[in-house]
Amino acid sequence: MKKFALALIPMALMLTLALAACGKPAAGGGPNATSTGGGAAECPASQTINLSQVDFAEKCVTVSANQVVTFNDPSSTGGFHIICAGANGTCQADANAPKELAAPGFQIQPGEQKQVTFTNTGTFKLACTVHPAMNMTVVVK
Ligand SMILES: [Cu+2]
Repeated sequence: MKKFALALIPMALMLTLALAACGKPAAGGGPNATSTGGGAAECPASQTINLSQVDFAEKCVTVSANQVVTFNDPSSTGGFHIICAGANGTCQADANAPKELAAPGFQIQPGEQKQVTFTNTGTFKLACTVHPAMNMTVVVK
């Protein structure tokens, strides 16, 4: 029995070395290499931006250029909003933002949906002039 156990030791060592070799990351990182910094991870891909009574339900979404983004104001929780490119309740001119988001923004009532197409890539901050604390980011890739 003891002999058997001793024979296992070199096998275990070899196995450990083999696993260690496999565990080394490929140079340059694979296609699944994660980016450093927490920002990107917090922006899940979504073409729907839901609104609550006083806020964006999604604080950050990622979409592809020319994808249609739907702002959804459910009748159940809905408050009315005026959404534009900007921050903290103030619209800010952004030539790359969709024209629907130019000041004074678009109004959305409970039960309504509004479709907006982001044609330009970039990071867009959205605000609501009704609710100054209502801010979100749309990342267009
Ligand atoms: Cu609002």
